[in-house]
Amino acid sequence: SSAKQPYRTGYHFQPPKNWINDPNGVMVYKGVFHLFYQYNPKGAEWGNIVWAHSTSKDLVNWTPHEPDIYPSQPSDIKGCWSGSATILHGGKPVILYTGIEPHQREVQNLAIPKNLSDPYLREWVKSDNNPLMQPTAQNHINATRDYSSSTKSKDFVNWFQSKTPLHSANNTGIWECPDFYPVPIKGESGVDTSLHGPSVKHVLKVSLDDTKLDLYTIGSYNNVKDIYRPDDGSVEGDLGLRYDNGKYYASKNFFDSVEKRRILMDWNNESSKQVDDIKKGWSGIHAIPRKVCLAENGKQLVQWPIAEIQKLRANHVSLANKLLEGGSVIEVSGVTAAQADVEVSFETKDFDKAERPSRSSLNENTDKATYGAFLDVDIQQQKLSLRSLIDHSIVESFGGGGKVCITSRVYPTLAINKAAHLYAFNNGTQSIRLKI
Ligand code: DQQ
Repeated sequence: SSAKQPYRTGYHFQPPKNWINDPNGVMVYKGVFHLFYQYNPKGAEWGNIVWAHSTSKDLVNWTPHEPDIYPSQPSDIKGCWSGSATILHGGKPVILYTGIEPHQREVQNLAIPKNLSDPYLREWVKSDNNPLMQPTAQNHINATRDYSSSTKSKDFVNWFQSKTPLHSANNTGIWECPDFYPVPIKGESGVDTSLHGPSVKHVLKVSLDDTKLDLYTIGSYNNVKDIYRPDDGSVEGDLGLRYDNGKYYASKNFFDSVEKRRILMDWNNESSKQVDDIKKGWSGIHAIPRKVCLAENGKQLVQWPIAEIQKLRANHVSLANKLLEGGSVIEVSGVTAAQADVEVSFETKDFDKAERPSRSSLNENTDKATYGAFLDVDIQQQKLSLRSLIDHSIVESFGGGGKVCITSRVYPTLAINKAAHLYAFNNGTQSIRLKI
């Protein structure tokens, strides 16, 4: 990233310019990963939404293609909003997406690949039957979007509405971008999205438009009766579990049938003002894809950056076993701190005198919210571990091996590129030992 663009990321997903938001239709087809995403071809603010398209062999390096699904018929002329891709039995991918009609009604449309032998799926054909689904109540016409599909319809064209919702909660506003998927009770692998039965639990995730939070419950799904029952907790208010305690929204996941893992992608909005986004010519990035699985206690998910990201590591520096005395600061030199993958674990007997850092930017226009999370560790038995992916304007942190995640956008005004330094510091009075 150049001196003029200090906030462009080095290894995160972002197009050369303009606005992006939700990841859509993520899938692997013939060994190629596909990422579609909400994109404004005309500017750095939300609007004129199309499905742009990129492909990758490793989920890190992406090749852009022409936008694939853009307004072209009455059922989507005001925008092609979020939806999802499903691989049907037999391996054929289909896309369901939200179309905005001339009077802003939200309807659901189907698109299928023109040429199944093209692993890059560069051309999509919209169904003659569009729209396949429409709002069923007048007060839902602007709130019937982001269909998430698995293989429940027999032909994917004819759908009927279930009598009861899969899950509901009062006073939570619109639920955007729902996701519903199985996670094995044992182990870290993922399973096909249509799998159900005693070996899996099901996860229902919703993106709360009001608070911009991605919340999930874990529960049991009865495929015959089509009933989902959350184990405990609910998506109401603050009680739901969060994928991430920082900025992380409109996520979408898919089953990687090649590596047998479930992968989670999202959209990280800017924390800057819109005028600043327009000045820099772009807005929005996507976090590093995460592998998701059920924690050993079955009560929450665990997320970890995909293994492929480790191939980007270059200069390895280590402070193994250093004692960080109270009040001391150690510089970690030999790395470009503007882009780093930091793994650290701390050994201490108690955290009674711990302090919360708060500094971030001298720019008064940016949202400098401090994020925090609770992590359940027995510090007498275990070390406190943290991994952070730093990339110019984003820091993604994973505590306790991925039990808590905090993603934050940062806009340093001084610590830019080479001027960014990495330190281990201890503002407390007690010593801490650095492990790794
Ligand atoms: N963004 C899309 C909608 C979705 C929202 C429009 C979530 O489909 O509800 O760009 O960020």
